[in-house]
Amino acid sequence: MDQNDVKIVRTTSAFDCGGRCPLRLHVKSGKIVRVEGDDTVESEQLRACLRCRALRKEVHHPDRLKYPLKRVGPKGKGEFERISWDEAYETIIEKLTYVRETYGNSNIFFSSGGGYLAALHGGGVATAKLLSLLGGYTTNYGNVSSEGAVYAVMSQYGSVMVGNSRDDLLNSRLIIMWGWDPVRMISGTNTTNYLLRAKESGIKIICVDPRYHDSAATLADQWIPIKPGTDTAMMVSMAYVIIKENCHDQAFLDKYTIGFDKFKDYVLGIEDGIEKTPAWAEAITSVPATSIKRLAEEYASTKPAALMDCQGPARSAMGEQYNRCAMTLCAMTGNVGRKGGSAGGGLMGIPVGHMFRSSSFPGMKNPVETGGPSIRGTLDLNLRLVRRIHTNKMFDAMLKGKAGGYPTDIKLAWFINNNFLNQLGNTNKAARALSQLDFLIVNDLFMTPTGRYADILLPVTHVAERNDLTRPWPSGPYYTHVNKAVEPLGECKSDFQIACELAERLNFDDFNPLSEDEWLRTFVEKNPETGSQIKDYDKFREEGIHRVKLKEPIIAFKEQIEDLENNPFSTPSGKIEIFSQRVADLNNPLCPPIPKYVGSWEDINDPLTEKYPLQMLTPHPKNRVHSHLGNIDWLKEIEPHRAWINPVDAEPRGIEDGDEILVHNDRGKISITAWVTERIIPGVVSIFEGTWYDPDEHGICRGGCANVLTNDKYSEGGASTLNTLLVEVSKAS
Ligand SMILES: Nc1nc2c(c(=O)[nH]1)N[C@H]1C(S)=C(S)[C@@H](COP(=O)(O)OP(=O)(O)OC[C@H]3O[C@@H](n4cnc5c(=O)[nH]c(N)nc54)[C@H](O)[C@@H]3O)O[C@H]1N2
Ligand SMILES: Nc1nc2c(c(=O)[nH]1)N[C@H]1C(S)=C(S)[C@@H](COP(=O)(O)OP(=O)(O)OC[C@H]3O[C@@H](n4cnc5c(=O)[nH]c(N)nc54)[C@H](O)[C@@H]3O)O[C@H]1N2
Ligand SMILES: [Mo]
Repeated sequence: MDQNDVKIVRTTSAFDCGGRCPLRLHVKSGKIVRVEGDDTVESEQLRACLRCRALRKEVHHPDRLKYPLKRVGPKGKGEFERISWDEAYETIIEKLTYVRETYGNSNIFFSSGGGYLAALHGGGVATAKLLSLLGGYTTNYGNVSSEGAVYAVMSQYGSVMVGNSRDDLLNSRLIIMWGWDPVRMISGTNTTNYLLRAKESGIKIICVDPRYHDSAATLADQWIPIKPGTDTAMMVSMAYVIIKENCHDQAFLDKYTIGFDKFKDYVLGIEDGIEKTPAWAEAITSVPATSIKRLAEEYASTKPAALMDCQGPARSAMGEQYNRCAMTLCAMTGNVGRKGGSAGGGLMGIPVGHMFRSSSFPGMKNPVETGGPSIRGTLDLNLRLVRRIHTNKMFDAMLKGKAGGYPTDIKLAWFINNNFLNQLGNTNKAARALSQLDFLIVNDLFMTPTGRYADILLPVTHVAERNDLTRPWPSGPYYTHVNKAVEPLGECKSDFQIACELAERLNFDDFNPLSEDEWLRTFVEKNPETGSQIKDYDKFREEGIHRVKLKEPIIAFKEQIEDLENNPFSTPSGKIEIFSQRVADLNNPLCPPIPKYVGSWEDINDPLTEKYPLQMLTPHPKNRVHSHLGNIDWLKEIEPHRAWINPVDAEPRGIEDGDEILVHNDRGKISITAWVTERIIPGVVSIFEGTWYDPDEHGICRGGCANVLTNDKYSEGGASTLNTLLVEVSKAS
């Protein structure tokens, strides 16, 4: 290849993994021919992982949608015909008008997702604004990722900024990775690097997880396997050990928290007559009492120690209690607001780099919701119940409507940036719902399983075909600039552009007053945070990254701990609320005001275990971002799609490693290859979420889509319960 013809474009990804990898795309004759990562020598490198390295395979994928399409065959069959943008826009306006005039605005449902996380072109805000100008729409509440954690931190700290910057991990003396596997799910591009350095410098790392995952295998000194959904019981009994041995930091609890006494009464059994001893927890969790006692003692006596609870275990029934209990342990050991410690709470975010999103295309109030209370008090359940539909219930709502207690009868739905048929609980039900829906619009790069049910399918541009601004979540600290490397494929447009062109046709003047360049400059320069950080926008754009130099690590709640009087916590009491009166006021036994272990449906004690004796987990995949990238051959080769199953469960079922098996429950059946491995605790199977739904004529999903088996319930605090399910496994005949 003649190197002279190659142009190198510095850019970044916008994936929902939250990592933001500086990339160098080598472009020749309008094609990306090579992808390279960060080449900085002055600062720490932010090394790209397998997904970004396969980016060009997605940009130039033969299945990319190139033109607007309309459905001509039965829903779900994927039979479409090319139409013009004019026809697509006219049809959309006609259908929106029909539904508004015949039924009302609330019968229009709109939902965005995590497909593209950047400030401008993602179009979630622009499409929402368009629909608001048309009189409004119904949408969903409850972040599918982390609503359990959000509920937990809002009730206990009153803030979602609960993370320390990753460099602070090196100040720890003990790191407990609880349901956290960043080697696979990233948690910020450089997180694994810091953990490796922590390990090399002798900091002890312990993993608590039903799976001996990649992080445990590469980083941990110890793996503690635990039954899914029982973490809170283990944490409560750790609190028991710490209290009994008088190792808790009473001075810290007195000064910074309220309600510890009530929690203590529960733990010691004064409240309910059950002492939450390690033996009590062993029976529930299957973690030996001696291991629980040892971990409690180690955690309480090693200062500082970082208890890193993540969100996976909280994406379950009663999952909120796990994050609340972790935060309580952090307070009991005085690790909140301290270097090398942690505040817990699952979200791990730091307040740098979050401003792009909030400053994006200004939206407007949705008339359908006007007059309702705000959603982000999360504890304020009013709006959720009255006007919105829980994320994991949107398909149930489509089927049942008002008669089923939902706020509206959905007639038309518009999905952008998501593949929700595949990604929310109970995919077979979702397929039934979309089969009977009047009209569906989907914007995507590909004809996804959701897109197959669309009436109009709109082709969008790829991140490599745009300019935009992104930021990493949950760590950083840096900002990234997306730079266009290649021209848009076919007739693709960004979601933002689509909303703007529809607005123009509807004569919404000044819907988009600025050019792309003006928007991006405005987002950076007019924003107080980025404006003070990024002095030279052009340099930032050219380099694709602006790194923030921290003088010292960011520590969540440092100000509160150093000077509580002048910096109270954002809770009603101004303190960490181990007991929350706001939660008590909900008067809901499934939202206890102190963290508690409470059993749930489809858990180990459910009578349903007789029929479906195995618990199932659905973690996020290494080689995809959910379903996104699920069609890239290179990435499929990296890790075959398999169900993890312990030999103890495989043998009595006659299943050998590599066998084709069926995993099933009352919601559906999938076929998948078995991986018989001791890397998973007995009694549990694990299947990574996100492979594409592909039902055969018998209704068996040949794509091995995990959500065929998950349920579409939610926990009372708002968590989608995608990790709470029972299944049976049999050898395929
Ligand atoms: N069983 C189970 N299910 C889960 C989870 C789990 O743990 N277990 N996790 C859940 C979580 S945390 C999340 S966040 C959700 C994610 O669920 P979704 O938000 O549905 O995520 P993806 O499957 O990545 O789908 C994103 C889609 O956006 C498309 N896309 C990419 N760029 C663009 C663009 O610029 N415009 C448009 N219009 N589309 C674009 C991609 O092609 C892809 O089809 O999944 C949830 N589902
Ligand atoms: N490569 C890749 N990275 C991603 C994503 C992706 O799809 N692919 N998705 C991104 C998104 S949107 C999100 S929200 C985050 C999600 O990040 P997480 O929520 O942290 O990810 P999960 O994989 O669901 O779960 C993490 C771990 O929890 C464990 N776990 C599940 N249930 C239990 C339990 O009951 N107890 C215990 N102790 N452990 C349990 C699982 O075995 C897994 O190892 O990941 C992000 N990163
Ligand atoms: Mo997520």
